[in-house]
Amino acid sequence: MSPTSNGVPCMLMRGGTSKGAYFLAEDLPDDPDERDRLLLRIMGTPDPRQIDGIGGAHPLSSKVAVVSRSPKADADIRYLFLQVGVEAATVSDQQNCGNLLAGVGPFAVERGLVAAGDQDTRVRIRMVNSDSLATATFPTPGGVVDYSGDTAISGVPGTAAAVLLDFAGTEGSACGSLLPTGNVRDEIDGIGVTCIDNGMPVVVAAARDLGITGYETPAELAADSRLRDRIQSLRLTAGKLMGLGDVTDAPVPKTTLVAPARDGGLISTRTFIPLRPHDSIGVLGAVTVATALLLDGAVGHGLARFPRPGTPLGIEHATGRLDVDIDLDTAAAPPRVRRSSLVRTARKLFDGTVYPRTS
Ligand code: NQM
Repeated sequence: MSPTSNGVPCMLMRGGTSKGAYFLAEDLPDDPDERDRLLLRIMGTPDPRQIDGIGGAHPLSSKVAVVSRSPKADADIRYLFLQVGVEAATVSDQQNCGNLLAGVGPFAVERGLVAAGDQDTRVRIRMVNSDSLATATFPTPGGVVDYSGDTAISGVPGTAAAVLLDFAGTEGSACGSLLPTGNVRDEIDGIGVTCIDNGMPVVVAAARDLGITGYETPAELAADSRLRDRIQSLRLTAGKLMGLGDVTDAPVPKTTLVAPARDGGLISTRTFIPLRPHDSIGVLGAVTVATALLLDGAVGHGLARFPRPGTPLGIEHATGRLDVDIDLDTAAAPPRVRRSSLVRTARKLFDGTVYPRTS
């Protein structure tokens, strides 16, 4: 496909609990500044309603995936994730998105970048943001992507086909190392925190240390301006300690507040992206939090209820639970992540041409 006079080929997909616009890299300008300016106009940013664009007026639906063939043999395709601001005219490549990732393999098959298998297709995806590798496996009966299935994920109504995601090399995705401060635990503003990055830079703190139970609804959390100020203060200091610099306007680090699980999982969480409460939790955010909890001495380790070995780790959140598998070598110093995996679903919502605002 090639761009029409002023339109750009685009597929709108739900990936996990997020939604975004998927593009072939060749359909967007090569120059990153020009590309970002175009994406702002496509999404309708800056505007809290994104009324003149296809963004969904929320960070979880103001996302972009840029996909291309991999020039290297270790992957089939490359996936660049871009978080497009809603109110602010920002486009950031500072973080990954494991939710949008769920749609990337199917998109690559739909666009002919990858040949589909007869039953399932396995696509090796280079996640450009963090230079790490993900493998997505999803059904393609008869060589066609089948989005329908019986897999349910918390936060998405109904069921769809499972997309199995397997990660390697996610440690230090944005910060360069799993424990970027050099410590399993630090103290910021008088409370214990674990600053960690296994695919997503996250500050983990105990909910009770911030004066909440950790079981509040996202709306209750959003209404708590004192909590918001405390989280911003925590992440501004943590950002510097994690080597991210001034994170005032950056999407990372996220903050996850933990409390004992109430539904048979490992832990209960409330996550802020970076200040707005998440209705659930991001994919790599959950992988990172689960990794933290496995570390002796980390904040939340003592609150966690560990399941039998070989059983997925249930990360409970405001609208359900996300199960992740982590293979961690805790005998190594510092601990080394061998791999992690989880199941998502994705769905093609719309395929066509998007017409960006011209001014
Ligand atoms: O952590 C939200 C989401 C995400 C990112 C965020 C994600 C991930 O729920 O891999 O998926 O943390 O901004 O899509």
